[in-house]
Amino acid sequence: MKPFFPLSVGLLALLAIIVPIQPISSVPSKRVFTVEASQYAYSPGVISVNPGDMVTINLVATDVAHGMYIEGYELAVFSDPGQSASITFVADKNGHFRLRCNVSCGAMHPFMVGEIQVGQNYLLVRAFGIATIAAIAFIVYQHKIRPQNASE
Ligand SMILES: [Cu+2]
Repeated sequence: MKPFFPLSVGLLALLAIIVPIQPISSVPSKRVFTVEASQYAYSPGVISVNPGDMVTINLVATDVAHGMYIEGYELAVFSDPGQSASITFVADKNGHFRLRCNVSCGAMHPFMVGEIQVGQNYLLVRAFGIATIAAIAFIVYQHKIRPQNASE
């Protein structure tokens, strides 16, 4: 087999890793989320936004007082029992950031966490690209070697 084939497959796989991916929706928009906080979880537990979005989180404490601290953004909001409090910010940092309760709300308080995802999961997209290239390469490789093996 000529070295061209494995080389081109390797090149394609490399491209899948280094090619910059543009966000599908790059127009920043206003996003409002109502997050219920109760012992010892947020609902929803994961919030996904696009980079540049103006994000408002309405935190509603349904049982006891809860808070929310957004790591990476260094922002905090606090809600009294049965009340809601809101926080608004621009999601100008890409990545996954942990949300955690910053009010001692009970025994399991340290485990009250959530997550805000800013931007797409590009790692997953790239992994899918490489997997697709590998699958196609495998099929092409099978087609190329079969006739040779049959004649031997
Ligand atoms: Cu807490």
